[in-house]
Amino acid sequence: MKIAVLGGDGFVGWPTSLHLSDKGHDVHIIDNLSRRWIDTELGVQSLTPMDSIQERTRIWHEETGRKIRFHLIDLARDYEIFKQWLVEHRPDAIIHFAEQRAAPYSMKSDRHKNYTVNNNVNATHNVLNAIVETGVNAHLVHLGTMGVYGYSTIGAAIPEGYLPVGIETLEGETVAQEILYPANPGSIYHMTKCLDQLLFQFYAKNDGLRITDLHQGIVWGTHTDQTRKHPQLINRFDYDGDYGTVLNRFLIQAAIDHPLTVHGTGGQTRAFIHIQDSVRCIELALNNPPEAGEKVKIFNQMTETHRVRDLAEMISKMTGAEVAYLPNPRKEASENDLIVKNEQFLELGLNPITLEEGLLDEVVEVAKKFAYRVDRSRVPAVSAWTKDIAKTVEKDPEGKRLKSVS
Ligand code: USQ
Repeated sequence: MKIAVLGGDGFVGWPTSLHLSDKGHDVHIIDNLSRRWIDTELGVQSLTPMDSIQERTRIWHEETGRKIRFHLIDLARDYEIFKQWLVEHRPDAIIHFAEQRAAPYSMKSDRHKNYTVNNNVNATHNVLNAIVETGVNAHLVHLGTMGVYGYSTIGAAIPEGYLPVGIETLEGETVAQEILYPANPGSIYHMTKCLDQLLFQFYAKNDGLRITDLHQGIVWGTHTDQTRKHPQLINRFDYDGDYGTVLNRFLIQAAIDHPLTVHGTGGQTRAFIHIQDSVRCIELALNNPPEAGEKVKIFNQMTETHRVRDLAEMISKMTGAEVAYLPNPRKEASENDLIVKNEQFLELGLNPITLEEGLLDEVVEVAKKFAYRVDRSRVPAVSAWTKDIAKTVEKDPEGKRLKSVS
């Protein structure tokens, strides 16, 4: 297949591009390199040293003989250029990762809120609009999030995207309907992914586009089979308070002797998936597209759930790291249960990698190797969800607030 990977320079986009290229697909990365610019804006860098996209693809070619082409396009702005690109290349599939993906970054200021909404919603709409306009018959696979469902305890399993409901008619009869599971975003970033769902629903219905939406949990780990092939193919790895995600952050914190930064009681339960499974799921989704005219196909792309404090305690036991319970900068339920259905990927043959020490050790090893690159002052999460929360969460770049509160 000829595959366009939008956002192919990012944390999941890069290993996905390598995986698909390895499988013999003709991979084209389209990216505006915004993630690299955000590193510059925030004054942080990936824990792992990352080469330019051109250099990465050159090394890939040297190692494997396979070519990945790179095209510098800003999907949120360069609509006409993207349309031209589609006409010229006519991909069989488009994988859409090209969105600002960090919840804390999206909540930093009004400017960051605007940027995240403008970038994410425009990019998604431009892609859909351009597919229709050019008549390219490409299957669109989008990287969505488990966060569209929200995190309230309801005592029921979260289905894969759709909820059967009964609606009472004026005559008092009950009619069966299937609706998108009620959207309940917890940040501006998650809100954009909820908006994406409506765009997909409309374009699948109105234009018969073939769309798959992957509701992914929190990704952990760093290596895949392909990123291991050469030191310069290494994946990016974020540890800072905005882009670092919880499990990877704890592993890095343990490696640099930093207390593990649990927000609140750590009673938040979340869905997780290893990066290697993430790229496998994307391949499975590519190989199983919906038919034109079918509703959007939604998968829950996660393999297990964990409570944040259990992860912290586990890593503490494994490494001896101290656990710090901190004021939570986010507005979120302090405790929640989470049961998620994920049968579709299992039925398609996914054999999940689950949390086990070997793999955790691997991440700690990577963290130790590059610990000299860590700026400890960037570890605390200081982006507060509301102005009131900001007052209670002291903004302290030197990490003075990193005192255990329980
Ligand atoms: N948390 C801590 N300590 C930390 C960092 C986070 O306790 O140092 C807590 C947060 O308060 C939250 C949970 O851990 O309750 C998860 O936070 P996260 O930063 O790991 O994940 P999140 O902000 O939800 O976003 C990440 C990705 C996003 C993806 C999402 C999947 O950045 O792109 O969509 O995970 S999900 O969480 O399932 O919505």
